[in-house]
Amino acid sequence: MVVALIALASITLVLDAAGVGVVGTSRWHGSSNRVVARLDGLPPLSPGPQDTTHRAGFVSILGVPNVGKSTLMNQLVGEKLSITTAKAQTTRHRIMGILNGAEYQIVYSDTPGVLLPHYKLQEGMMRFVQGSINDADILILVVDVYQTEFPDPKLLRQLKSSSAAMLVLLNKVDLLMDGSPLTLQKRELLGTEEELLAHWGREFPGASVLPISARQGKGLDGVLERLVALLPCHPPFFPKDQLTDKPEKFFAAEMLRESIFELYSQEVPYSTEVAVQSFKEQDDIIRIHCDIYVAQESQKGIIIGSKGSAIKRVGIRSRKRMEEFFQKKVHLETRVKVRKAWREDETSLREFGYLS
Ligand SMILES: Nc1nc2c(ncn2[C@@H]2O[C@H](COP(=O)(O)OP(=O)(O)O)[C@@H](O)[C@H]2O)c(=O)[nH]1
Ligand SMILES: [Mg+2]
Repeated sequence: MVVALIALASITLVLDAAGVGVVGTSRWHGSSNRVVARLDGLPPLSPGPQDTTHRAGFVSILGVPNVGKSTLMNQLVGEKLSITTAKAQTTRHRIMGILNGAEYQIVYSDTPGVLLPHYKLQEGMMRFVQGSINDADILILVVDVYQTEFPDPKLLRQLKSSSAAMLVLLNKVDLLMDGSPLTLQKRELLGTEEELLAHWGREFPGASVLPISARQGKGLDGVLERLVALLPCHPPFFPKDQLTDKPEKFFAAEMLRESIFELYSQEVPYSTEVAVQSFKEQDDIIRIHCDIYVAQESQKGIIIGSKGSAIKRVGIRSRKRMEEFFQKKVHLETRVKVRKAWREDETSLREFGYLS
């Protein structure tokens, strides 16, 4: 398992032996490049006396775009590590979220939504999905109440033949309940919760199928209980105070991307990438410089807006997010650059971490 992790770590490996740094609190310090995961293949740090009974494993969260995978991981970990928006394909990377209990460690992987790739960026995203399937002790397939089939027959066969334990989580069941914003007619069209659970049970006979509402946090205690019961006995893979495998600057870029997904429409969010050029933490402030790349000249004007009004809104919204996340004042500077057709360009994709 650890070997596989090394392979996916195309990010700079600056290891912090102490493993300090907990995302979402003010305990972050040090270099923005520090990867807070222990990816060096060494045995886990300080095995405790309970290690013969300690459970630990890798749980990969998969599913088509927009079913609520990132919302689910954030809820399960208890921190907003993955950005979530109403638009499909928000998540482009594999993002680990680590949940530590006294007797267990669950290493979740949130993944990009499964699709048939149309351009090289999406091929890179699907490699992240494949990597998380290969590494998993437990697979969580998230489906939502709108979904009735799985789009990728090859992946479906792979999931069905995997030796990993599997949970199918039927998400967004809040939409089927009385008082949900959907019309009664639409709710009847989707089918009842029981019908949908039975459908997915027939599709994946070996799996546990559970109803949840990731947004409302409903059904998640049962999921956690099931996961802990399925985890193999193993010492922790990561230090017990560690929350993710990604460095601070990854989250800064993601928060900017989240604002762009929220504030722009059509192709613009999908054609945009964010790269953090510098991330300097001082005593009382973090200074962050980001480049926003777009794929065509015309998109640059859209991102900036009339007299810079649109980019200003993006900056304010993102800075607020970052201040909340890092629990510190943030000074954010952005520049918009054109990188023609970057989604098809291997050099750019390598630079942005989608290809190794
Ligand atoms: N009604 C409802 N919406 C949800 C639920 N979980 C997620 N969503 C929404 O579904 C959209 C996609 O969520 P996201 O987590 O980004 O999906 P992903 O693409 O699978 O990672 C967002 O607008 C979420 O707020 C849920 O349990 N109920
Ligand atoms: Mg997502």
